[in-house]
Amino acid sequence: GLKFNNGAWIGSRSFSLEQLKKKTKNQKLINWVEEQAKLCKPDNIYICDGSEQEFKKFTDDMVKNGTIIKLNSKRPNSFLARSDPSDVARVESRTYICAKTKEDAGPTNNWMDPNQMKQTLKPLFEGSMKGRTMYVMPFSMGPLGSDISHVGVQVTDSPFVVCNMKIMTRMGDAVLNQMKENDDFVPCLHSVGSPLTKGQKDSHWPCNPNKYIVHYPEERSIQSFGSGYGGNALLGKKCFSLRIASSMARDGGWLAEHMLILSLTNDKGEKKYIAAAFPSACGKTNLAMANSVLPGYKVQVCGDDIAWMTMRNGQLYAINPEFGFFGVAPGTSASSNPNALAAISKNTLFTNVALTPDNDVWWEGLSSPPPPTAIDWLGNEWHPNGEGNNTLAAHPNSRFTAPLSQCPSIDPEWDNPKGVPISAIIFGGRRSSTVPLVYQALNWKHGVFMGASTASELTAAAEGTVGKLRHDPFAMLPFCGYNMGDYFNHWLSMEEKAGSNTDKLPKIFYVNWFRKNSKSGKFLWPGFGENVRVLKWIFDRCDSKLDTSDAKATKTSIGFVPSNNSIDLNGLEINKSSLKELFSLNKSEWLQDLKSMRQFCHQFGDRLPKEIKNQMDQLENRLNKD
Ligand code: GTP
Ligand code: SPV
Ligand code: MN
Repeated sequence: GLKFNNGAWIGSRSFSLEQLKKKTKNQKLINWVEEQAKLCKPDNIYICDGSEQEFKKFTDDMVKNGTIIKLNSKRPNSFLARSDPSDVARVESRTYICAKTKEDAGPTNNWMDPNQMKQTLKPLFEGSMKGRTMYVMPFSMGPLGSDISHVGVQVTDSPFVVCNMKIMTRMGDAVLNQMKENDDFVPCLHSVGSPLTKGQKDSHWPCNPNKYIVHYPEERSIQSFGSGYGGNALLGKKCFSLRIASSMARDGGWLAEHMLILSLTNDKGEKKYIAAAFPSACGKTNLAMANSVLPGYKVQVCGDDIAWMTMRNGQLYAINPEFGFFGVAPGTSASSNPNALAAISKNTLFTNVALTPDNDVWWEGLSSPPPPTAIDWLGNEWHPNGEGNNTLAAHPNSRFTAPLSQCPSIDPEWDNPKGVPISAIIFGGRRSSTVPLVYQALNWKHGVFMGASTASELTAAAEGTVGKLRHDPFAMLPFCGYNMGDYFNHWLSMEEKAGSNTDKLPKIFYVNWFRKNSKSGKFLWPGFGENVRVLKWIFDRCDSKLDTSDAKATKTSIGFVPSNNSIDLNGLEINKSSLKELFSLNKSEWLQDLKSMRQFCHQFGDRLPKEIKNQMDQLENRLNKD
C-alpha cells in the first residue's frame, strides 16, 4: 500500500531503479525507464527476469484477482482470459506511422506529425499507471547472439501482457545480461490506459476506448495506449518485428516480412526451406504446421507469422524473430491441425475461447458435437442449439499463445542464430476465382510484381463487403512502416544485392487454396495437409532452370503453371472437372485484375517503381497476345 505522494512514490520508484542499475550499466535504458515512470506514475516498478517462477507468480496473482482462469490439470500451467468485448483484435484505424513527413509514411498508412502525436499522447500517458505496477521487459526478437536479431525494451502495466511476452519473445535477464553499455534498443511504451484510484476495484480486462498504436520509424520507438490485446499490446510482434523492423530493414538492406518459415523434406531426405506471405486469416499458421499426406515427405515449422531475412553471398537466410505461436483458435482441430493441438497441450494462454464445465477450453471447429454447455467468451452460459441462441461460443479472433518449442513438428534449425537458407518464397490470398492453385514467377522482377499484386477477398469477420477484393501487397498492407512504393523498390533492389549470384535468389510462387467451384461455391481444393502436394511441386521447381518449360512446368502469360500430371495427386480423390477449373486461366478475369491493380497503384504516384509499371504493361501484352 504505497500512497501516491511524491516522497513515498519517488522512494519506491528509485528503489526499483536501483534494481535495474544493478542489472545493467546501459544508461540510455536506465534514463528511458525513469522517464516513462515519471510520465505514467506507477505505484511500483518491477524488472522482469523472464523466469518460470515469475510466470507462476504472475499467473497465480491473476487467478486470485479474477483476471484469468486456471484450466484443469490435464492442460498443465494453462489459463483462459476473457477480454473486454470492445478489445478483441488489432485496430488498424487507430494505428499510425508517424514518420517525419506524410509522404514517408505513404498513402496506405495513417499519419500524424511525430511531435503533434507526442503532444496528443502525453496527457493520455500522464498518470496512466497510477495504482498499478510498471513492468520492465527487455526482450530479443530472434535468437540471442544472432547478427539478424534486435533487442527491444517494453514497459507495460499489464501482467497478462508480460506473461504473453514471455511466451512470444526471448524475454528477461538473459537479454539484459548480453546488452552492452552503449547498445541500442527499441523503446516500447505500453499502457492499458486505465489508472486506479485508491481502493478502486480493478476490471478483469482494463483498457481504454481511446486507443493509439503509434510508431516513430526514424526514431525507432513505439507508443501503445488503451488496448491489452495481441498485436496492439505485445509490441515485439507486429509493431516492432514488422512496422519498425521494415524501416530498419530498408536502411540495412534486409527484409522484415509477414511470412511463415517451413522446411520440406522429400522422400530422398533432401530438405529445402520455404517462406510464405498470406494476409491475416489466410492460412500461414496452418501451412507452417501442415501434416504431410505424401509418404516420405515431411513439413517442419520454423515460424508461422514473421520472417527476418538477410543476404549472405547472394543466399537469403531467414530467422523467425518470435519464440511462440499466437494462433487463431477457431477451426483448429485434431484433423485440420494436429500439430497445433499438441503445441497447446500445456503452458498455454488462451484468450476469448469458451470454457467447458470441466474447466477446459472449446471453440467452434474443435470437436463435433459441441459440448452440451459451456461459458462463452463473454462469460455467459452457452448452449449449442439453445433457444434463441445463435451466438458463437468463442470469438472468431480468439487466440492461443504457446511456446514454439512445444510443436511436435518444430524444425531442428528453428533457433539457429545463422537462420535457414530460403529456396522459395510464396505469396497467396483468398481468391474464389481467377488465380490458379499455383504458378511461378518468370524471374525476380516478375516475382516482386506478384508479391505487390497480392490480394485477398474480405471474409465475414472483417468490415466491408464479403467477397470484395482487398489489395494487400506482400500481405504487408497493415504492417509496412514506410511508403509502400519505396517498399516495392526495396524488394526489387535485392536482385542487385545478389550480384552475380542471382541463381541463388529464392524462386517466387503464388498459391491459392481458396478457389471455388463457380456453380456450387464449394472449395475446389481440399487444402491443409493436402497442400504438401503443391509444396512438392515448388520444391522440384527450385532445382529446374527458370527460363524454360519442361515436364514439370509450362510457360503461360501469367508465369509458369504445372504441366499436366506434374502435381502429385496420388491417393487424392478429386474429379477431372475440379482439377481443370482449379488451373483454368480466364483472360478477361486477369485483365480485370490488372485494371484493379493499376487503380490501386495510382495512389503511390512517382513513388511507384517504374519496374512495377513495366511488369503491369508486360503482363497486359502477354495476356492480349494469347
Ligand atoms: P493470422 O494469424 O491472423 O495472420 O492468420 P493465418 O494466416 O495464420 O491463418 P490461419 O492458419 O490461422 O488460418 C485462417 C483460416 O483459414 C482458418 O479458418 C483456417 O481453417 C483456414 N485455412 C487455413 N488453411 C486452409 C486451406 O488450406 N484451405 C482452406 N479451405 N482453409 C484454410
Ligand atoms: C494478425 O491480425 O495478423 C495477427 C494477430 O496475427 S495480431 O498479433 O493481433 O496482429
Ligand atoms: Mn497465424
